[in-house]
Amino acid sequence: MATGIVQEVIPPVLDSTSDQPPLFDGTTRLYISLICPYAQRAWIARNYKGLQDKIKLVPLDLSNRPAWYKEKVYPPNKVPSLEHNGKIIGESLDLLKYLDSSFEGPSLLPDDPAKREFAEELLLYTDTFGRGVIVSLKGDTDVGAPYDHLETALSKFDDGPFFLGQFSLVDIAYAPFIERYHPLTLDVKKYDITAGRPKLTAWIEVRYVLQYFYGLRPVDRVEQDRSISANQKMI
Ligand SMILES: N[C@@H](CCC(=O)N[C@@H](CS)C(=O)NCC(=O)O)C(=O)O
Repeated sequence: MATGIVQEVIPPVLDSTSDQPPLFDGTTRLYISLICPYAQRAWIARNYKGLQDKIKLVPLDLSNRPAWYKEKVYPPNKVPSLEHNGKIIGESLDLLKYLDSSFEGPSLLPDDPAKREFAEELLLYTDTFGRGVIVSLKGDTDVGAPYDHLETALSKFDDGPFFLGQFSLVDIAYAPFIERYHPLTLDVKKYDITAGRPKLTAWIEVRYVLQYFYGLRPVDRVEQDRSISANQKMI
């Protein structure tokens, strides 16, 4: 089946020796790291909304960061950040909402107020989820508990395989993390997060298909493996 996917050419990664791209010259720029899951949230949203031509990627080398990034662009010195309309916006979850409300393309939130309320709840849970996973990988707490929470969440709406039924920014918020935790948990704890969790299994499968369909696979295998081994160092 022809999918019509054109793989995006990723611009060169900028480091401490690189010149700063012009700031506030009217170009919209998304500052990322190729292996950062938070940056991937914004990157996936950009691609899903079809904004590849409108939002230029600026990949940074976080281990050898250009000084101008902190000094002139984004003082918190983290990625992602978005340069748009004369301002810089940071924090990946805020960026998901900003990209959705400020740009054209398919909506990342349903109209249904009950679904929107649940979206907020699940976005709030992302940090708790991440902490729960890391603590369980480091110690003896129940490895499955954070995934049980997701399995229950995925059962709430049955009009599609995603958290809110239809694909939304909630799926994007979790995707880059589950993509890493799934093989990492198997590796470190010999624990398969999909076993006995049919909804999570379906979510992971359909998400992979979607990633390829929309060209949403931002990291190649090598980068992903690098990132998994970086995560392992944290444990
Ligand atoms: N809460 C931030 C977290 C972003 C974040 O921690 N990004 C990492 C890379 S994955 C970073 O820029 N780290 C650089 C640093 O902390 O100095 C968000 O959601 O955007």
